[in-house]
Amino acid sequence: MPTNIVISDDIEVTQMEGEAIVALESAVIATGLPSPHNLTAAYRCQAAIRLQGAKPATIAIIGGIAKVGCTTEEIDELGIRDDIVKTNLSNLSAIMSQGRWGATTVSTTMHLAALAKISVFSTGGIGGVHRDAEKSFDISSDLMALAKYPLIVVCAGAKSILDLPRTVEVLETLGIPLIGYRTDELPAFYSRTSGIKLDIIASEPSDVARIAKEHWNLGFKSGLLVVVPLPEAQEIPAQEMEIFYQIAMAEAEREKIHGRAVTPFLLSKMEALTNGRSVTTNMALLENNARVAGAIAVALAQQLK
Ligand code: PSU
Ligand code: MN
Repeated sequence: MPTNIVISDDIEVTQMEGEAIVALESAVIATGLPSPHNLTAAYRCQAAIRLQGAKPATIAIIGGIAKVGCTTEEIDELGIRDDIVKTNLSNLSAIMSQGRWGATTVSTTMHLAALAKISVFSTGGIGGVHRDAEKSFDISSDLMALAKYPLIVVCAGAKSILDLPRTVEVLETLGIPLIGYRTDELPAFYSRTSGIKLDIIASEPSDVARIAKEHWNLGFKSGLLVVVPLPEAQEIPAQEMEIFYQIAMAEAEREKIHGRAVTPFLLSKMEALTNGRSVTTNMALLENNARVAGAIAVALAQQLK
């Protein structure tokens, strides 16, 4: 392992023993949720994973060092520092070489988790094809990462700030299995439904683990995407969100927001427009995904023994 990538002792030992680990990203802590909800969510996700019998490994760039398995002190700092850079595949090397702090998105978390040989990763929603992609060419590096790294990524689908049908098409082009966890419909993050039907459905964590094992046995080096609808009680119906998306996206255009700044901008607008309800919902689905990812990691570890 290169010296600027550090795996915590705890995660290294768990790895050697073949026990379950779930990677967690840090972009959601530093750029996805407002303080102090970001830290509440971060620790709730860790607790949910532990409750399933797996170990959480939060990943971030700590002063130029890529850390797999951040300490609570490091996580606390990720929650409050204002000099943390959102880090995807295109600026990871720059941020590290400059000795800065980086919040890892799905793409960079996958890269680092794969180096640490972790097989399961839990997040909120993945990035995808933006609605105006034919003009902006804005397609998240998360999709490229899913094609490159052998991890099961658990999420609540993707937000309708994205073009969901196009996102699904790109996933298919890249050969990434898209698995509905106890659903036959792609969830749309804040909402349980999107109208997009899925044809791979898993009813148990062990079903997901079996598909992943088969995928990797076939020699594929790519990831699998597991989509989990958020708990019904927390759902915000898609029609209700649509008007807010329109407002947020128009504002992003007016303010000429580009590149890595787009998603955090839209997220904070959604928070303001929904009076914070989007944040409560986001926290609930993060915890729910972590719980499911923990169970999948345990099932996978069992099947690999
Ligand atoms: N979706 C969310 N919250 C987030 C993100 C996505 O609901 O915080 C973050 C994730 O880290 C994801 C990244 O990988 O945004 C995608 O950013 P972009 O669209 O710039 O690729
Ligand atoms: Mn983008």
